[in-house]
Amino acid sequence: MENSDKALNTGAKRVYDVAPSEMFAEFMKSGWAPTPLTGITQDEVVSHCVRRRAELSAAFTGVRLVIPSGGPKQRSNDTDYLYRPHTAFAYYTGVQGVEAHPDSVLVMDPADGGHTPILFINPRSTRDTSAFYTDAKNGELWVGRRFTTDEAAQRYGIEVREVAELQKFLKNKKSAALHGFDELVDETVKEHPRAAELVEFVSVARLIKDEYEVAEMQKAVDATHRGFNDVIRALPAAVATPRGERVVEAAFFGRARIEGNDLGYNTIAASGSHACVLHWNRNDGDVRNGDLILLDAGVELDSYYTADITRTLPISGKFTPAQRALYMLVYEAQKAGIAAVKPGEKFLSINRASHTVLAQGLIDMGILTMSLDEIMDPAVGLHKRWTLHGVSHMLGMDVHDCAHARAEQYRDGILEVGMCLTVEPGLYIQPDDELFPAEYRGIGIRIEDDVVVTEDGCLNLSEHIPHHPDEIEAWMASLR
Ligand SMILES: [Mn+2]
Repeated sequence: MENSDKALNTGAKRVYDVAPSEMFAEFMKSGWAPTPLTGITQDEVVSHCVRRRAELSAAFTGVRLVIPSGGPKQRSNDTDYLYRPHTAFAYYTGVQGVEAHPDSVLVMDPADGGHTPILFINPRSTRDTSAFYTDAKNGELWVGRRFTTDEAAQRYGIEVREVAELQKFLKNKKSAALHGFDELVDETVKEHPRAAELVEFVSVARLIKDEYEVAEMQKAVDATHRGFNDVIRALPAAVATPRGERVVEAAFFGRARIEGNDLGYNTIAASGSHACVLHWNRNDGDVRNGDLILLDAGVELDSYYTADITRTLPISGKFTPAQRALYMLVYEAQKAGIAAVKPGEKFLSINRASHTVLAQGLIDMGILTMSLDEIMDPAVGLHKRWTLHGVSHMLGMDVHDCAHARAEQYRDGILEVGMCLTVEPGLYIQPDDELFPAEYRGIGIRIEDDVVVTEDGCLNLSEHIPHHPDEIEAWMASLR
């Protein structure tokens, strides 16, 4: 369906697109009961947003900051993808889940001693306008009731204005903005030299998670655990159904939508040798007893904190000896990686600890014949043939969180208390890899947990999701 205003503008002619007659327009104005929203409360996150904005303000004294939520992403014609706001916008406003709408913008306007935050939104289209029935993007009869500016101000604890005022507000003023997410902002803002710095700052701001954030991460991990339980229960159906990987994907997606906002990223449901394709999200393969299935999936909560968990499960419920042998090598590599997570340690030490175990295992199996020191020389690194990816990344409101931090703060940086990251070594033996005995070919294994750096090491948020082969077999048996 097209809305009538758009139809008028484009001259599109469809029987259901006729412009409203004057009589109809008048008719639509009357006969509506008032529907005030009462009991609007503030989510816990709002108090954290006050502190987050104070930190942002202190770093950009006198600079107008523009943080858009981003526009809709078109799928085809007039259908869009499910909306998800820019992470920085959510982080600084507290707008969450279904309350997020396209084209909202947070402006931090310089004021005495700091900034005044102003949230610009497409508010409720009230019954005294025609928008409530003509505007298919924001109208209440098309997309549901939204907050009025007053209601949003109560909900988020800041000044709220209509986004229709934004262009005039920003015109001819220099502002540091996050660019590439909102056409109006990109067209209107007069570029400020500190815009690039803003991109980095809002990413780095999330490197250290506070107690609230760690609690959200735990909730995301716990919901993901339940999603993995759902997948195990669905495995018999996956085996019985062509393209059974889709049964697995769908089982997890159900949990993500029921308990959370969405998936934190596209699920990898990789059965058999598909596990050797690192970003296998075609998920169109059959699921066969006797194979392993690698499931890499995470629930994103309404607060947008996401888990990122991988387990590799025997579809029949029991590992074969070859599967178990390779699995145990990855298991030990992961234990070594987790043991390396502590404050003051280098971020890259996690990678090195896991890879050292994997390389030694490959030597012990007779696959690699050089010494461990030779293999681990960055100029050599032959073990990477079977483990191409890094072992760790930051995790939070984005699955690859803090991606705009500088190398010295992240990749080449030092671990600090409150950092939240994954530990996820893997071993992938391609089906045509003649360097491995035949019984190992086509096996791909990854074990991924989400940990938080603590004073004396780390807390594994996903410790309760079984890791050891014996625990996995017991877990699967308990759900059958
Ligand atoms: Mn990951």
